[in-house]
Amino acid sequence: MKLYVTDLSPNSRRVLAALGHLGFKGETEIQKFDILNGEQRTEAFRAVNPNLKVPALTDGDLNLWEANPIMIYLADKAGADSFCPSDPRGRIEVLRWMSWEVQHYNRALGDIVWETVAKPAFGMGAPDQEKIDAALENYHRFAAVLNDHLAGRDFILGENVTVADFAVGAVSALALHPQSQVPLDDYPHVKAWYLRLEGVPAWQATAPRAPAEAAE
Ligand SMILES: N[C@@H](CCC(=O)N[C@@H](CS)C(=O)NCC(=O)O)C(=O)O
Repeated sequence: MKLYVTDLSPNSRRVLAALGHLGFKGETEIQKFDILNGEQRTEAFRAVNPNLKVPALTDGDLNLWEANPIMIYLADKAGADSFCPSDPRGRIEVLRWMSWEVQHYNRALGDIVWETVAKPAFGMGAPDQEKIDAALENYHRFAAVLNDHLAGRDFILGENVTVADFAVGAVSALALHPQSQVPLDDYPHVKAWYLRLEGVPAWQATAPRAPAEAAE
């Protein structure tokens, strides 16, 4: 297999972490692009992912893009049922949380941490308070849902860490950053779960080395 990633990306982190968690790291070629310099904008990579975005995975004649489906593919290939349940109830729970994080939770969180952590780290100007306030309104709405769900659970599906945790937790490193202005203390179950996730070895192994490296 060959996996295309960038250092600057929670989307790449979740897939790299899944690769490590499932034991595929040794047999997978990793190609890192410097996306800020547009290294991914080649015809060769367009044949892999016409969106010219990472992460993307090739496995034989399969070209797969979008971080969450890549994680599911890897888990199914490994037969890792506890990491990505194959029974209808477990599978639909995974898909539900993955849809929710893309559309709601991580979108709001991403907007906040982009303004407060990533933009300053990249030298891209001062945080825009209007954008932060708008994102915070959404963040509170959806963080409350996650917080209630996590009460009494170690991970999103219960006892075991799953692809749903890697998906919903993708932005954890930035949200935990002291500069992030993400009001995590209002949502103690979310904060405790983020810290629990940071203790999962394969997740820990992919922690960004600097705040800028966690930015999308
Ligand atoms: N929905 C995609 C998002 C992928 C994405 O936005 N990747 C960013 C890095 S985090 C990228 O490749 N940006 C380069 C570009 O847009 O040219 C996924 O889940 O994989």
